[in-house]
Amino acid sequence: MRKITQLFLSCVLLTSMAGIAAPAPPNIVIIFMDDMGYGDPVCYGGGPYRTPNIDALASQGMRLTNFYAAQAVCSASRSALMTGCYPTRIGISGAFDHNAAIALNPKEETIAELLKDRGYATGMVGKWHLGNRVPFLPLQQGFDEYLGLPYSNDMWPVYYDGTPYKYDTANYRSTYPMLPLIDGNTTTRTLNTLDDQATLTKMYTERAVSFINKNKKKPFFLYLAHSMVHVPIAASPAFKGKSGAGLFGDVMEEVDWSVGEVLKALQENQLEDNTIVIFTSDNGPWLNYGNHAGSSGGLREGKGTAWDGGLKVPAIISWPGKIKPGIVSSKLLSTIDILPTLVKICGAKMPVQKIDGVDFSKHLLGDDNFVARDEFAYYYDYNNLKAIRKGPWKLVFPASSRSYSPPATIGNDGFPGEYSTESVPLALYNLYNDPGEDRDQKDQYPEVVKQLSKIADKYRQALGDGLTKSVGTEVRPAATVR
Ligand SMILES: [Ca+2]
Repeated sequence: MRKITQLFLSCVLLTSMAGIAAPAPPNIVIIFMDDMGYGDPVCYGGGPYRTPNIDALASQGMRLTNFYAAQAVCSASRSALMTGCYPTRIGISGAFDHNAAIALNPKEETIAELLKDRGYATGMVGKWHLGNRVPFLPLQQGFDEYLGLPYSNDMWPVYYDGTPYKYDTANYRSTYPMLPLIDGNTTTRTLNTLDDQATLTKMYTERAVSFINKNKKKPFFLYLAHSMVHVPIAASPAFKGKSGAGLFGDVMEEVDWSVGEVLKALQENQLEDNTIVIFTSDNGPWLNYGNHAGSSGGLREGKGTAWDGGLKVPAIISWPGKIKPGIVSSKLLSTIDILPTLVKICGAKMPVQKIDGVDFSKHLLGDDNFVARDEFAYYYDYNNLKAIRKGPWKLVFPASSRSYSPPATIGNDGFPGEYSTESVPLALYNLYNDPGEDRDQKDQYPEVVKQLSKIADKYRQALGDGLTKSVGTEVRPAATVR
């Protein structure tokens, strides 16, 4: 009897020790901004508006200064966040229109599916942009719940001043349907006016907070993908005209408020210390919108280009008690690295198929010498390999590129200017001392040109390259939309 009691007690002891040894995996919140430039948050040099909540997140965690979106455009960039792959590996490029023929392939394993398999509650709020037909919506890609717009907020039949278009087959923009707001798999209503756009940030925030409150007892993954600060920008009455820095400033202050509300919900539920919060953007600023676009912070060009202004984005990662506060990291990292890093930290399974991202959890948790990534492939257009990065060096390949420099024009108050097109020659830049990609050094460093060209060939072989007509041997097809 005594033996049995002892056995029972040691079982109880072991069980409770096991309980102590294995704390619940951390909650994950990813706040993904649309078209927010590297220079937009105040902690990255932005202003004269205020972003106290984003700045506080940075001062309690790690602020990254060499973090790259996978491509400088919406759908491609988002597919990379969801899968940990270069978009070209999974057959994705560009920004899907409402009638796009392709979507993110449900055969790919998304971060939501991997965390769901690990026992997470998974919720998404905001802009999806990886397929707007039901078989490709978030509920079919690993999320338990979804509220948001299935694609960009400018894909609607409304003129820049807010006037609805009359349907006219000669005017492509007039042929869009009104913007569908989807809850679960159902369109619950449409957004028809600029005033409707002004409700988005608050609506997304309220749903995000309610998801946190509802799931506070289990590990959760919340993906909050704001439609702002993508044009047409709009702020709710509580913020409109309040920043003293124009409508863009108002919108920045409202999304900053949103970050604050999410952090407050974590605090109120005592989840702060067991939650990783990631704040970043899908691509750089859409500069031809002038005062309705953000800032690249002095980088070259912006959205829709393979210059650093298109891909380098703000990125803040906070995990109180685990990530040291106030760290600024200049390590080269990318959106594609988020999936393998979270999989590692949360004890989830890696995707079965090959991915491109690398696990940087060691660096996140304090190892300053750990180098997760030393090279990066800059793809754009229809999967053109436009540049290769290794260490400080960026080798740019000859191609045609969108440009916001003259003769391009810059718009104002919601109206866009016109792009120009530049013919880009082969060039080598040292991004450590020339982050603006201003001084070509290919003639001084021919051996670096050779080394980076060799790396580029490796990517061309695996992932393809439209510029050299290379077909990638490792490319998997996107889903076909019927
Ligand atoms: Ca975008």
